[in-house]
Amino acid sequence: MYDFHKSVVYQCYFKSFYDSNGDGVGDLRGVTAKLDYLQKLGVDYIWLNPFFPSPQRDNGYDVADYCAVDPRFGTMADFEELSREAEKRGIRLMLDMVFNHTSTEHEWFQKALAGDPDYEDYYIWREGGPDGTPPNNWESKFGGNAWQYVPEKGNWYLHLFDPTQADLNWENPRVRKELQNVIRFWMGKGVKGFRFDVVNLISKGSYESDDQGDGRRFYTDGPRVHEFLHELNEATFGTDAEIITVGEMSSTSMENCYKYAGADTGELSMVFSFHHLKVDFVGNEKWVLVPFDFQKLKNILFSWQTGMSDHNAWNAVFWCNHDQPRVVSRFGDEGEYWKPSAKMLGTVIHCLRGTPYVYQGEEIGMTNPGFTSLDQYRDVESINHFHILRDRGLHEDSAYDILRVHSRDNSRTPMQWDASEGGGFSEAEPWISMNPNHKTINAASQVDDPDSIFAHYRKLIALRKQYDVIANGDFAPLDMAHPSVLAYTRRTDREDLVVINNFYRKEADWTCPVDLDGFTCLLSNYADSRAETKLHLRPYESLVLYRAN
Ligand code: TEU
Repeated sequence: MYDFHKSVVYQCYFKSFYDSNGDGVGDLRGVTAKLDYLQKLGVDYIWLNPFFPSPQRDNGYDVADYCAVDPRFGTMADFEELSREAEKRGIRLMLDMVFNHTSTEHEWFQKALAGDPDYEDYYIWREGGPDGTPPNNWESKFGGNAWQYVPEKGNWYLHLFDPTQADLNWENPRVRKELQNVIRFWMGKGVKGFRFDVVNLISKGSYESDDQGDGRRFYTDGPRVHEFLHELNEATFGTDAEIITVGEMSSTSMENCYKYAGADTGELSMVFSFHHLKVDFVGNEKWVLVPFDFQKLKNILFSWQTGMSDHNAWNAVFWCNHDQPRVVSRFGDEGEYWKPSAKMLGTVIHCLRGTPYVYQGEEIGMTNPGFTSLDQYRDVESINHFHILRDRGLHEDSAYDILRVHSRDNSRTPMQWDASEGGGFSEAEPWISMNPNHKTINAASQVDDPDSIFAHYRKLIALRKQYDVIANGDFAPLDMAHPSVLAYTRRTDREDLVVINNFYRKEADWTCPVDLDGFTCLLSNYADSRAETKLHLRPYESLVLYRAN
């Protein structure tokens, strides 16, 4: 079996990674061109965001054909070349399967629209109210009601995301067979990893109006979701022990994740959950400005560590992806302590029990771009919510302040390769603006600097391979109640690890509850950190202490 406990996945939002053909948009050959960089970093997998033909209403999460390459991003031959070149460097590919919905431009939806009886039942159609109201009050994740009326059919279809992303009807066995064929197609091309987009939303329960919320309780972790995943596993990737899978679980519960990602449950290898990233929300509302709640962050992160471990289930561990703001802007410091805080945040994640995911640019400490006008934004969710906030009466400046903190576009600006005019991303005007700080924050200045954030991530990735305790040790929290220190232990019969992080710029005196006799410092973000029980932690100081028993 492939040892995904020791692996690290690099997420390549290739549209913003490297533009090989000078059209301002990153592409598959652009990923191939940068494989040496990724090999140097030491990652095992590259998760590629969707590159399938798509109208790009939601940057490829609106798929019009699951078994082809969008010509904007390359050809099937380019994909095969990328796959071969990656393999030469010991790197495998993980593809993004968007199976909750298709684009309305997908052939299946077009046939359903045309009234083809074989395809109508591929999607979820319901009648509305007599007064022209939608079938229920569920809200789309991108704002507004989740149903779209089609006058020619006199009927509504469900879209939990954009109206051009129609939800598939997984109750229909033919739909499930089609999706199995998609996995088999890519397995046939040697693909060894799959990420399943919002896969805990595929089984809808009852279509009632929700008098308590936006409807998510009726379709999240729905009644047949485990059965569906089990079936997909058995019919496809479960036949190849080399394949790893990760499910993106929206608003999920830990109890369900024990099954989704259990070692013996026959569903997926691991899960992304997001509760630890809602600590700067108010409830489920992300379009607000509140400071992050550190205690909550620790509680959630640590309870998932222990809960999943107690149930022999596996986490994907991460701060960043293409839907999240940059972590150094969010929980670290963009100014004086940019470097130590970025390193500290990397350490927190990479020493946890779970498979770490690095999102492109995180390894060089990229920050939010600070966009100031709506025409700089590309993301449908951000643009919709700007208007929703304005309609609620919020002043324009306040709406921008919120977008600057929470927009998904914060992570989608082009990769900062060097200090040149275009940042080394493209010769042309990029599809989304480059962060002007690429003059100082860029890969070229970091790859050969032993003190850089890049070098720190490289060490973290290497340590996971070198020390079994990092990949497989038991987890236990330390000093849960401390207001600024995030610390934990990892343990096997033969090794001990203590990970200590000052999460703030304020210095902190801290006494380690573990006897540190015999420990050495494996990694730190200050040159002179030592394994001492009584610590005076400097701004964002982070230490990884180790002892072989
Ligand atoms: O994301 C799912 C998802 O839940 C987020 O889009 C979430 O709704 C948003 O960040 C909340 O503010 C996945 C993909 O990662 C995302 O890019 C897609 O837009 C979405 O699914 C639809 O396919």
